[in-house]
Amino acid sequence: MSLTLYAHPFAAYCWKVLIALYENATPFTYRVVGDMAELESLWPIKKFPLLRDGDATIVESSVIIEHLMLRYPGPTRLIPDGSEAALKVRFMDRFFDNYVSTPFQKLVLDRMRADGEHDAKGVAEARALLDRAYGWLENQVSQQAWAAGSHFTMADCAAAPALFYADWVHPIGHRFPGVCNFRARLLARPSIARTVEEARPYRKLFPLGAPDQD
Ligand SMILES: N[C@@H](CCC(=O)N[C@@H](CS)C(=O)NCC(=O)O)C(=O)O
Repeated sequence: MSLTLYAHPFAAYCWKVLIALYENATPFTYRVVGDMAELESLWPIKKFPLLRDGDATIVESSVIIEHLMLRYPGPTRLIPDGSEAALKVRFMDRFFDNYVSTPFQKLVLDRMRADGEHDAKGVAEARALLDRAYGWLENQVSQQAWAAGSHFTMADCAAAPALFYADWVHPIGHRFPGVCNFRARLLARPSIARTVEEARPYRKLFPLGAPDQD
């Protein structure tokens, strides 16, 4: 096995893959993204995480996790056997990426725009989407331990960074106690606690200012 992960410790989508690697103690070389030219030579879209497995390049966090499960499975089965259960995991993974991570990133990226370039309507829509996502999730995670049921899966790898950062920019507060408790369960998981700790030195980079929590 010769795995190299191009990632950054503070980047939400990189957390998804790091958590998957740590869950199964999968050995890999960590290349912290700094030189965008090298990344661009491998993937012109210039997004990370990016995994090199020997000569193969694999991109998109969910696809990287699927690749790891196919080639290097471990004790934590992040994609369950059985198509119905796997579909639920993939659905919840999409839910967290599309309806929690995308709107929280909209809030962060808008803060980084210059004066006169802010998108007030887009920001309001992102906040409304986060409220709808929290509201829908409340019922789901109040009845089960993990995002897709009773086992920790890829959906939880997606949920952890999504809810970690979303709460920073659009607090879950006391409105959604089930979501708050789920977020706390995620942060207590050793693979996730390790990922949070590795990112701690970079908190000063957070454009909206990291809150005094977590
Ligand atoms: N859909 C992609 C999203 C990747 C993504 O947006 N990565 C961010 C870091 S979390 C990134 O590459 N940002 C750099 C940029 O957009 O220039 C995935 O799941 O891997």
